[in-house]
Amino acid sequence: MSTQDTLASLASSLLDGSIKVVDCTAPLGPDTPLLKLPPELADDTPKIEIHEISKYGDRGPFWAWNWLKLGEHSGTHYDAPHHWITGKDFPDGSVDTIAPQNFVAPANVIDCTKESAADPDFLLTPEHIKAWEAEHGEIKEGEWVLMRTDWDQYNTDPDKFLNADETGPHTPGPNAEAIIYLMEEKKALGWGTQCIGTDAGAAGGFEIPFPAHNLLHKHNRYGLASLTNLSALPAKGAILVTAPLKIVNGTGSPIRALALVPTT
Ligand code: 23J
Ligand code: MN
Repeated sequence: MSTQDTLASLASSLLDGSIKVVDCTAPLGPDTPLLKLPPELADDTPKIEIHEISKYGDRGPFWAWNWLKLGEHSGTHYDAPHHWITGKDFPDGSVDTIAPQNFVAPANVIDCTKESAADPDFLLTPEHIKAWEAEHGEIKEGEWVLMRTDWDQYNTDPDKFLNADETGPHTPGPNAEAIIYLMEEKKALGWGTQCIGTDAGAAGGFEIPFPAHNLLHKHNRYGLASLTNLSALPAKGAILVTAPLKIVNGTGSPIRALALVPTT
């Protein structure tokens, strides 16, 4: 099939619904859960604010519009290499300089729902990933790897979403070796999760602090956080559209994450 035929086939499949568009995005507003870091370590991202400029009234008769106060790393969002010190020198490492070809890519969805429900500190390892590949097929260069935990079910309850106690947050994520495997051996495009960040809740205390951030961005690769609806995606076969806003020198951006999913 020619590439023109491929696109024509995609067009008709989108129109007849045999490829559906799944929204993998959480609502973005004042109630969106945000990352909390220990105050001695860092400032936090501010609460999201949506302010009315005008609404069909005296200040503009025919239109409504708002202005936002919004951290780059809020809600369902994209982490660019410049987010981390290990990726700071890549000339194409901010959201406005990343090649757009990277914003549309196949997704591998690793189901970790049982493990994460049994242990909120669950860490995905290279052994888990290799067992998943043996069952579903290899992860290929340039593809996303997404950790499905169904953590989006807690999105409306920030306490449950962050799951913190006196020892800190407890949410699942990858161990350092898993990210090393995905970057060095698989040459993956990046790593995405349904939790507040690409790293596990406890990752600030790991041997390499925040290994997903450290290692993804060191390889000029990308992260996705607070993804939703991964339960509607196949293990393989979906195409993920994840375009960050073109914020000048931006280290990340909220996205509307969309998955193209075959229904037949
Ligand atoms: C800064 C420091 C630690 C983390 C994060 C940001 C994120 O999760 C993020 O949004 O990139 S863990
Ligand atoms: Mn982020």
